Amino acid sequence: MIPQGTIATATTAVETIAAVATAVAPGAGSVAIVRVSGPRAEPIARALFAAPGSQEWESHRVLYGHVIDPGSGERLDEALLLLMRAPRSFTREDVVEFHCHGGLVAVARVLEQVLAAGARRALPGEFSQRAFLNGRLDLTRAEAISELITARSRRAAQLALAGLDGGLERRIGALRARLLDQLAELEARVDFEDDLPPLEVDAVAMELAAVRAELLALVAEAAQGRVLREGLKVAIIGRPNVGKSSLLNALSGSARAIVADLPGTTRDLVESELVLRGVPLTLLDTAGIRPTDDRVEQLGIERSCAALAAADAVLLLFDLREGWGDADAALRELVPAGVPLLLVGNKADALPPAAADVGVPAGSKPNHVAISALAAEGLEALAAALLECCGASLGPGLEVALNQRQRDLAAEAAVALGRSLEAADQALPWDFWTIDLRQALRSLGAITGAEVNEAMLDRVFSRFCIGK
Ligand SMILES: Nc1nc2c(ncn2[C@@H]2O[C@H](COP(=O)(O)OP(=O)(O)OP(=O)(O)O)[C@@H](O)[C@H]2O)c(=O)[nH]1
Ligand SMILES: [Mg+2]
Repeated sequence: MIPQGTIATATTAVETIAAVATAVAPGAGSVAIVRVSGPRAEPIARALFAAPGSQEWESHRVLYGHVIDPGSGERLDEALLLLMRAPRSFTREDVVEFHCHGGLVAVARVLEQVLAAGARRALPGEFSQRAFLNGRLDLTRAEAISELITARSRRAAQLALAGLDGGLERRIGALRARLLDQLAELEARVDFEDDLPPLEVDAVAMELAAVRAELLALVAEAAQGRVLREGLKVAIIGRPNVGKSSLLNALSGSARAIVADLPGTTRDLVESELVLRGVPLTLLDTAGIRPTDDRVEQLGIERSCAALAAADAVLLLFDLREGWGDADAALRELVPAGVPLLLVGNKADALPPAAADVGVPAGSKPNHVAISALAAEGLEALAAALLECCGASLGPGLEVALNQRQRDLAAEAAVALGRSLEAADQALPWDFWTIDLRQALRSLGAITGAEVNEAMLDRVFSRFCIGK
C-alpha cells in the first residue's frame, strides 16, 4: 500500500520530468506548452531561457524572453515562461511551463533542449500521478481530469467536471465513513463484549444493507456514464436503396454519404461522429445487403457484416412502401443476439397518411419507429427509441458516474457486504462480519485512492495522455 502524500517526499532522488502538454497535431494551435516538473525544473529553465531586462524569477509570474540552445546560443523560440514553485503547482513540485509557438518543429526543439538539460520524458499521466502521490488530488479527481480531456459531448464534460469537483469522492467517502462506523461497533464487541451494551444487531445489518443498496445503484448508473464517456457505435443496415445513406446524412446534418436512386450505391463504410441527446455516437452507413455477383459490392457487404458484428447497436432500415419482407427478416437474423436492435421504417412521407404503420413486422413486437430520412421527420423519436433500447436514455439527475475501474470496485464492495449480511443472518460471531466488511472498505478505499497499490496506479495513469 502506498500512503498518499508521502512517496515523492520520501524518495530521495525525484526525477524531473518533461512533456509537451498541449495537443500534438500538425497545425493544431498557435501556442504549445512544454511542461517540466521536479526539483531541476527551475535550474533547467534558467539554463535555457533568456529573459531580457530586469525581470524577476518569481513564482507564479510570467517572464517574457527566448528559449535558447545553451551550447550554440541559438534562439529556438520566442516564448513566455511560467514558474510555479512547490507546493503551489499541479504536481506540488516545482513546475515550469514554456509557452511556445505552436509549430511542431519549434516545440519539439524546445523539448529536446529540456531533456538534454537533465529532464526525462514524462510517461502518460505522470504529472497527474505525481499530483496524486503528493496529495494534491484523490484518484477520482485525477481520473476525472483525464475524462474531461477526452469528453466527446457536453454531458460527458459536465460529468467529468462533477468528478473533478469531488462529487464522486464525497459520495464514496460518505459510504466508507458509514461502514467504518459499523466496523467500529463490531470491533468493539470483538474485544470488549462484556463491558459494552449489547450490539443492536438489526440496526447494524440495516445500515450495511442500506450502503449496499446505494452501491448497487451506483453500479447500475455506471452504464449510463460509460455510454456518455465512450459513446456508442451504431450501424445502419438494410437492403439496398432503403435510405441508409439518407438517414446518416439527415442525422449528421451534412451530405456525408452519396445518395442515389440506384441500389448498391454505398460500397464502403461511411462513418460520422455526432452527438445525439448528449450521447456521442459513431454512426456507420453500410453497403445494402443483398445477393450479388458484383465483386466490389460483395466486398462492401462483407464490411457491412463486420460493422454489424462490432456495433453497440443496430438500426435495421426497411422501406415502408414495400413493407417488411422476407429479405428484411433475413437481415434481422444477422444481428447478433443481445445487440440492441431498432427496426426503422423509412420513406413514411411517400405513404398515404393512414398507412404509416403498414408493413411493420408482426409477431414478437420488436422496437420500431417510422421516419422519413428525406423529409427529416421522426428523427427525434428515432433518437429517443435508439437510446432507450441501448439503456442509454439519460435522466437529468445523473450527477456522478463510475468508470469501469470504479464500477468493478463498487461491485466488489457490494458483494463483500452481501457476505457480511449473510454472516449476520446466520448469527455467526462478529469476526465473520468484520472480515467481509473490511474487504468492502478496502474496495471503496481503492476507488478514491485512500488504499491503492502500485500496480493499480500504473494501470490508472497509463491510460492518460502524455503531458497530463
Ligand atoms: N420518398 C423518400 N425517398 C427517400 C427517403 N430516404 C431515401 N430516399 C430515396 O431513396 C433512394 C436511395 O437512398 P439512399 O440513401 O442512397 O439508400 P441506401 O440505403 O443508402 O442505398 P444503398 O447505398 O444502395 O444500399 C434515394 O433516391 C433517396 O432519395 C425517404 O425518406 N423518402
Ligand atoms: Mg447508401
